[in-house]
Amino acid sequence: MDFSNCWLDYRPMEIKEQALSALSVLCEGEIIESAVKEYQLALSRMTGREPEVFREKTNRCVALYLEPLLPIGKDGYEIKKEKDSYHITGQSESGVLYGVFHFLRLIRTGHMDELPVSNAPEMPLRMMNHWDNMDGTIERGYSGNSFFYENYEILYNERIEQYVRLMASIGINAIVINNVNVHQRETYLITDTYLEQVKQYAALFARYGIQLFTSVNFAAPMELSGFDNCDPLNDKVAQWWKDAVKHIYEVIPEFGGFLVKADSEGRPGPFTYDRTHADGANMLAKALAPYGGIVVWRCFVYNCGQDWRDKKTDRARAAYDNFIALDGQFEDNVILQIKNGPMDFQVREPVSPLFGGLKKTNMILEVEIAQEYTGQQIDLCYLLPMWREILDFDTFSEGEGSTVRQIVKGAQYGQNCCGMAAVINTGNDYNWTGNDLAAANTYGYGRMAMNPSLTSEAIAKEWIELTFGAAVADDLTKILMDSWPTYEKYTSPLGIGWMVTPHYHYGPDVDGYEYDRWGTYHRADRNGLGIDRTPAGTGYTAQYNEPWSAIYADRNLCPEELLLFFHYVRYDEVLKSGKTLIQHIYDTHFEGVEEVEEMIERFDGLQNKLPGDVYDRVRERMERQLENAIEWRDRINTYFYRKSGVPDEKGRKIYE
Ligand code: GCW
Repeated sequence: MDFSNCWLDYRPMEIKEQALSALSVLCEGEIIESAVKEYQLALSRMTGREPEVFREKTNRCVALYLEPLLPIGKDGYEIKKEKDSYHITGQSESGVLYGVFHFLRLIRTGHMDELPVSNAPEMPLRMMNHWDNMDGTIERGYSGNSFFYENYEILYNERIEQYVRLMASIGINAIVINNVNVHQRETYLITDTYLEQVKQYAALFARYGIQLFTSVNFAAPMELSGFDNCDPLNDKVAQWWKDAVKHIYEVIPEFGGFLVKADSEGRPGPFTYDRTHADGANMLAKALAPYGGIVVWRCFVYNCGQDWRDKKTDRARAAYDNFIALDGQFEDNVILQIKNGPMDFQVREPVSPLFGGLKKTNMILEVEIAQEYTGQQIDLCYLLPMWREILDFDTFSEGEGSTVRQIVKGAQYGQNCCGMAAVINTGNDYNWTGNDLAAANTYGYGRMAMNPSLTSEAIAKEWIELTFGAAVADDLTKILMDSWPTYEKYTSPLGIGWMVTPHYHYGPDVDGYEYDRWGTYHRADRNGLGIDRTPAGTGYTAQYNEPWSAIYADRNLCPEELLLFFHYVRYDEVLKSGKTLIQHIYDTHFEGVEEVEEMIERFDGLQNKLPGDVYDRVRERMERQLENAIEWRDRINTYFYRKSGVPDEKGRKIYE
C-alpha cells in the first residue's frame, strides 16, 4: 500500500552508539511488545540492521522497565542514561510505549543531550474524533476518503496499522471511529452486523494503548428494534441500551464507550420527550458504568432554524443556556464535550463560557484539526497557536488561574474524566492530510494534549525535523507560525466569522449565511457591522465570569481581535491602532495576500531541500491559497466599500 510515513519516517542515519543496537526488555505485556516492535522497526530502517532483543539484563543496551510505583503520574515515563546503557521506565505499559517513542524522537532529531527526561501525559483523555461515514466519505474531510470504511465494509490493512502507530506516537489514547452524525448503516456498528470487525480494530488499538469508541444514534432503539420512541426515561428504552451495551462488552471487553450528538442539527435527542440532556446522557452512562465505559456527550446544541430577522436569539448563547442548569446532574462517567468557542470552529472566537461556568461536571475540550473553516487543508493554517490561547484562557471560575488547561486536565475541580478531543484531518490520500504541512496540526494536537507546556513553535520544529529534517526547520517553522494570523487577515475581520460559502465553507460569500437559518450573522449595514452581545444586545457577555463579562461588554476594553464578535462598530470608529474600522478591514485584507506571496517565496527557497513530491504537492496548494486569498481580499473589500462608500486612504485597487 502506498502511504507516507509522516513523522515516523525513520530515514537512514548514522548511529554510532553501540548501546542503541541492543534492546533489553525487562517487562511484559502486549503494549510493551508494540514498543519493542517500534524500536526494532525504527533502528532497522535507520541503520539497516535489526537491533538485538534480549529478555534479560545485558550490558550496553536500551533497557525497558515497567514500574507502576514510579512517582510521575499515570502513563508517565522516565528516560535516563546509566553508565553505558539507556533506561526507559514506564509507569504503565503505555508509559513504556510513550517513552520509546520519545527516545526515538531524541535519536532522530539529535537531541540525546536532553536526557534525562521524565514526562507524564497531562490530559487524561487524548481523543481523536473521526467524522468518517461507512460509505467511505468523511464529513468535512479534505484528504480523500476514509481509510476505515469503503462501501459499508470495515477495512483492515497495513494502512490502519500505520495509522494506529502514528496515533500512539503522539500519545492518543482514545479514538472514535465514526461520524457524530450517525446515519442509517452506522447505527448498526454496535450490533452483530459489524461488532466482530469493530473488535479487530479495538484489539489493534489496545495493543497501542488506545481505547475504541463509537458515535451512537440516540434513536437506535427505534431504528434497530422498531420502538416508537427513544424517551430516556422509558424503562424499556433504558433496558434496550443495557442489553446492547452488555453485548458489546461480551464481544469487545476493552470497548471505551459512546460519543453522542443529540438534539443538534437534526439529530434525535431527549428534547423530543421534554427530557433534559442529563436524562439522556445518564441513561446511557448507567448502561456503560458496570463495564467502566464512558459517555462523551456533546454540547453543540443550538437552534438551527433561526429567523434572521430575530435579533434577540443568539446562537452563541446556546451551549451555555442548554447546559449550565444541569451542572452536577450528570453521572460520574459522563463527560460533556465542549467546542472551543460558542459558535463553530471559526478562525477566531472567544472561549466557550461553559468552561468557566460548569463546576461539578466532567468536561473535555473539542477542537477541530480538520480545517473546515480555516482553509480546508488547501490554505495553510497551523492551529497550535490558537489552541494554546484557548488552553491558557483564564476563566476566573475560581479566581485567577482557573484556566481552561487547569479545568480540562482535571486539576481545577479534581475530575479524572476529562481532557481534549479533536476532529481529525486524515484521509486515504497518500500523505494522509491532503496538504503535507497540515500534518503539523495532527501531530501538534497530540503533543499538546500530552504536554501543554510545549510551545507551538517547539512542536512545529520537532514535527518538521522528524518529517523533513533539520535543514528546512527554521523556514518551515516561520511559515507555520505566521499562517494562522495570515489566514485571519484575509478572511473575516475581528472575530465576526461566517463570511464563507454556505455549507461548503471554503472561500468568501459575505452574505451567504446572512439571511439563512443558522444563527450566523454579521449584520453589516451602511454605517458599520458586528453583533451587540452586551447586556444591551443579546446579553451573551453575561455568561462569562468577571472580569471577562465586563471586559467583553465594554467597547473600549474588549480585545480588539474579538471586537465585532461582541460589538456593533461603525466604520469610522477608530481602533487602538489609530485606524478606522474600515481602513483596518482594507489594510488587513491587502496584507493577508502580501503575506501569502511572501510565504510562497520563502517556501520556494526550500525547493532543493525538500523531497520533490512534497514540494510539488504543497506548492500546488499554495497556488490555490493565493487565488483564494485574492478572492477573499477583493470580495470583502468591495463589499465594505460598497456598503460604506469610504475609499481606501492608500488608494489601492478596490473593485467598485
Ligand atoms: O461544524 C459543523 C459542521 C458539521 C458537523 C457539526 C458538528 C459533524 O459543519 O459538518 O457535523 O459542526 O460538529 O456536529
